[in-house]
Amino acid sequence: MLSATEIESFRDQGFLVKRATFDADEIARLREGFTYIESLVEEGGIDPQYLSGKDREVHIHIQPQAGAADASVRCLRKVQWPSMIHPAFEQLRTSPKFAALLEPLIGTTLKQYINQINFKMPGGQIEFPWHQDIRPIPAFRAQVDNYVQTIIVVDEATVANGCLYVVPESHKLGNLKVKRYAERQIEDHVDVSRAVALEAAPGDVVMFTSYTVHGSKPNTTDAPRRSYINGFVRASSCDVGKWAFLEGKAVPITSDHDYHTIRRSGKRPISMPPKL
Ligand SMILES: O=C(O)CCC(=O)C(=O)O
Repeated sequence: MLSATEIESFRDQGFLVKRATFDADEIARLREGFTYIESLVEEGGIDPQYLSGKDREVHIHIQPQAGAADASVRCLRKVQWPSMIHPAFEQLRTSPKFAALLEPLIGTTLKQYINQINFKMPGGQIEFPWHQDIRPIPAFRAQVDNYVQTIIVVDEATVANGCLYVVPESHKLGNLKVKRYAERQIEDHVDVSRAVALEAAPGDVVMFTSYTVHGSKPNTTDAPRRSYINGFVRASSCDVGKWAFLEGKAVPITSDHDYHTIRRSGKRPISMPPKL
């Protein structure tokens, strides 16, 4: 799926937007998954262990709304391992399109370190200060060449709704060893005025290395901006993570935990998180 020029551009610039990778039906299916999780949170009753993420893969992050007068107003920010909650996420995570997209960059036998959905809901004031996605060392080896972060655009991403910005060629600076999301640390090393806005349409896939400096601003529109992140690594370069593809064949997600009990039909003790 990637041309020689695109591969060269990814290696040289540290990022690439692969347009129209997933079609309208696939994005509609993903939106069903988002809607399901949004309704879970809105209706409450989620077992608190999934809100803390302690000892669990699934972590539903709900945070107070920045700047809101009412401290009980909460925003859904992100969910880790949504593939364990709704099959739409699993379907796209293991899509042959991902296997084809990644093969020329990191091969056909891949693990996965990140499976996450991000929500930038209207009024949520959610932003991501400049950062790199450095993966743990020494578990990850030569990660700039062996790890690819991918973001499937679910809602059109624009400057107004807080699309991703990346700093071209910043991956060449290596691991900047600054604390993730710490304000004004990356700026000491990188000329962030060179950043480019990656406006993108639903179905596009934004790809970048774990060293590529990136960040985003709040959504200032009245519509959501949602995205689906999967981080893949060449299996031989990494000692952690879950399997994604074995010689190009999808490996279904596995866990020691049963996440069916997170669902509203589950008879779990009810602890209501504040309404959104
Ligand atoms: O999608 C975005 O706005 C940024 C996401 C990001 O950088 C992150 O989740 O660390």
